[in-house]
Amino acid sequence: MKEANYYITTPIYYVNDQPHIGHAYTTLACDVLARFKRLDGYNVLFATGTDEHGQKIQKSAQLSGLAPQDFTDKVSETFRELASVMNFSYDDFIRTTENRHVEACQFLWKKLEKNNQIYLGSYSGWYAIRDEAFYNDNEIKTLSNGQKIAPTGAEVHWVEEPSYFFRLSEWKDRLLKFYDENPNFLAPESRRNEVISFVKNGLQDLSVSRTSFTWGIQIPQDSKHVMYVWLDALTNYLTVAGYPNLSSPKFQQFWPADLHMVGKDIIRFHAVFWPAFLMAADLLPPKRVFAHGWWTNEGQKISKSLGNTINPLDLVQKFGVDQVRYFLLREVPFGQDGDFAVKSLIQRNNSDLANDFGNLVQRVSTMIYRECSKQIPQPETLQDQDLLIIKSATQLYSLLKKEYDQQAFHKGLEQTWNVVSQINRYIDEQAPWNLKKVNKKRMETVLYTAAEAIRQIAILTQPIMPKSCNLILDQLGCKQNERTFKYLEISLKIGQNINNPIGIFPRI
Ligand code: ME8
Repeated sequence: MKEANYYITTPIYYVNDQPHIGHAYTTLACDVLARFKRLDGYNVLFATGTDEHGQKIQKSAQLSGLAPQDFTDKVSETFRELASVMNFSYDDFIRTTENRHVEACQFLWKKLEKNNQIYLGSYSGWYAIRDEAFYNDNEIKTLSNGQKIAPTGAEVHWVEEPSYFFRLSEWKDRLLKFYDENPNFLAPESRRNEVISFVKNGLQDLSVSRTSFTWGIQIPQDSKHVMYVWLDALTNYLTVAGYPNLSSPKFQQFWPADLHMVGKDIIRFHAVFWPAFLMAADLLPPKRVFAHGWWTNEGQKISKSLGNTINPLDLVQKFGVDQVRYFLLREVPFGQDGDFAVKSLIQRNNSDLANDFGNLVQRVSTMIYRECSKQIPQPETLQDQDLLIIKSATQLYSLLKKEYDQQAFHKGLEQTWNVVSQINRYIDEQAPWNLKKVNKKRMETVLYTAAEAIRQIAILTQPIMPKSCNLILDQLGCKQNERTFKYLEISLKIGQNINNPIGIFPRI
């Protein structure tokens, strides 16, 4: 049987800025999917990294007084630190200043030239360094102080320089056909419609090289030009898969990528330019691009200049890594914008984690520890109400698979917590603390049933809260190598010793 492979990527982040909650959010979503797929038996390649070339980075390096390479070395490290603190399980961390990437970009360039997709011309028009993007005249607004800005609010400057162009204008019909034939390529639906109408309006050839600065990848055979930073950056997804070694097992396994996760700000680059570049180089476009929404901070846009960026490292230190992970994916329907408020994080933690899940785990494991000689009890024949509880937990697997394949984390978590509530109600109704005196065998059956459902939920929720779920599984004496989805149906071992229960989700 062919092995199931799954290649998922985050955007590679600019090193002009320290990592903040927005970066953590995108990588978290990918981490959850990567972990879920691994537990489900897939061979996963999960890549993240840093985008280190271009005018914006050159400018930031100058401002910091460091040479660009030293500057990027330093800031890139802070993104690795973020990954470690947030417990991200990436397989590859790519930096665009690495040799493997320079080779991939130059190879792709030559291929595009060979396919007659690139020609030399000269560019004159607006450029926003903040967005590293070109804008048309009709997109530019002039503020009362005379400053010109792009629709994103970024300041633009007039640029005139020799430039190579990519024949993007020729790709309109093929892109539209591609979107039509691949309805799952782009989500959510509203973004898909936006992109389709943008392409329908017509595409212009795209300037893909710059001559007014040097911090970039050199164009083969023309050392005056460096590659446009977005062509360089997007190519990282190929580099990670082993490009240009097309016949390597890695490339065969992992290209095309299964999912590029991005924020809504960079959808045009991923859903228009990128598939056009790839098709123009005789490569397959990715299977899917998902553009999630934007976080604001207590109602305000998050920005360095407003000084209101949220540092995920502080949040983790204060509230705990799994608490932050859970909150970010539970609070806001994935795909929509969301507002970050510490109050909501505390509320979610106290209600969903401490009260609902934490309390359930605590009371079941404490009773087993105290009343069943610290061992998973032997149940009697399960009654319908017991079977119903176990069935609800077991059914979560296919429900979660479906929701996570649509990147609907909030729905997956909602369904999981419905089952948590169902088990809590079952415990309340069965009242094992009363059964203890009148029907010990029944008490043991109820505790067994609840513990078995908790085991399954903990296995399934590992991708969201790896540390806490593993503590729960430790507590139930579940073996390390029996925590993948394959083991969902192999129930708790009767007589297995359990550990002295500790509180896993404290109230904040
Ligand atoms: O665009 N809310 O890098 P970047 C949610 N280098 N997500 C946010 C966010 C917020 N407030 N702020 C940032 C680049 N993000 C390019 C990408 S890929 C080939 C090159 C997340 O450092 C979101 O994923 O500006 C967004 O798309 C990304 O960070 C932008 O990161």
